[in-house]
Amino acid sequence: MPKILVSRKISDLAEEKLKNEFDVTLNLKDEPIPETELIKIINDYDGMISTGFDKIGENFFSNLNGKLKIIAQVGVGYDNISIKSAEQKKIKVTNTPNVLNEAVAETTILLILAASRRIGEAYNLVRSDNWKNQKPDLTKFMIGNSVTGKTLGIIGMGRIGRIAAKSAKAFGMKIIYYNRNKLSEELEDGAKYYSDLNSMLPDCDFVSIHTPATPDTKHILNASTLSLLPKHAVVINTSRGSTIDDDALLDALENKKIYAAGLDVFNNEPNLDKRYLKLDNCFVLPHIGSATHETRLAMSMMAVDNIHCFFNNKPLISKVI
Ligand code: 8YV
Repeated sequence: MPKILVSRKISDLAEEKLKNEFDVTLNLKDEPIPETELIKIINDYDGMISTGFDKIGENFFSNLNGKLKIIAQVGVGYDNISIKSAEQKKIKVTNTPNVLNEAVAETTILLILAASRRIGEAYNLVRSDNWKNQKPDLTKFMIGNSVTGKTLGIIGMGRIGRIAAKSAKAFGMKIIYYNRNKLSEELEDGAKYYSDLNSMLPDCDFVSIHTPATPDTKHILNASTLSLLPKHAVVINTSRGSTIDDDALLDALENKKIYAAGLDVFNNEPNLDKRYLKLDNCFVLPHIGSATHETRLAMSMMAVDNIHCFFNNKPLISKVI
């Protein structure tokens, strides 16, 4: 019976399904396995179910004894895994695309609304019981910017970007996008394409990042690109922290070079740059883009199904390599 390590707690049903077919080591306490510990234990396993929290880099792969055959990641992103090393060691890697598109799109809309309507400040005011001390000034009190009818610029019009665009249209938002390639008319669905990011940014009331973390997308929003946004612009990120240069975004927010930001992801999570916490115009979430019962179950099941397919010589459902 192949041995499978599950590095973090996944949905109960998925754990049960896995146990029916494999010799499974679960992480019931859900304590993160430190990198050195993971490297020590992984050689006992034929397969692993991983998450974005595991460091599966060159070190991990260089210590393998040949037993491990597949890593099934619970997550669409796999920037925590050295794909080059996996390829060299002929280890299959799978991820969980599509099942989280809607949940991440919901989070995108949530951030758009929260950042533009000052929800962080408003919520903190009520929770701290300070509302009663405020003057209900009709033109100043918690006044934000409308979302309806505004232009949303999407960086990376992939599966998640397109669903976020569709949801934003419910607010009458106009969609423009920057992508490596222009999409077919059907996939564009009325969105305007820009082949150059610098040309799109001045036209954005909101800009939302939906690219994977790659060397090409590292700091795609930096001092130079952020300076092209209008002063009322709002930056949204549900992809990966590495797409943003923190110093540049913090400078833009602190000095009101843009209006606000709504961020679900950060560099060096969960130890985000503390300067973000001091800003009224930055609405922050703890990387919960895909965090719904339904989505986490679907992601967990997909990882388990990939493991099942691999050990039963069936085609993988969602192969990275
Ligand atoms: C995961 C994510 O929760 O899918 C992704 O890429 O960022 C999240 O949905 C996280 O990576 C844990 O694996």
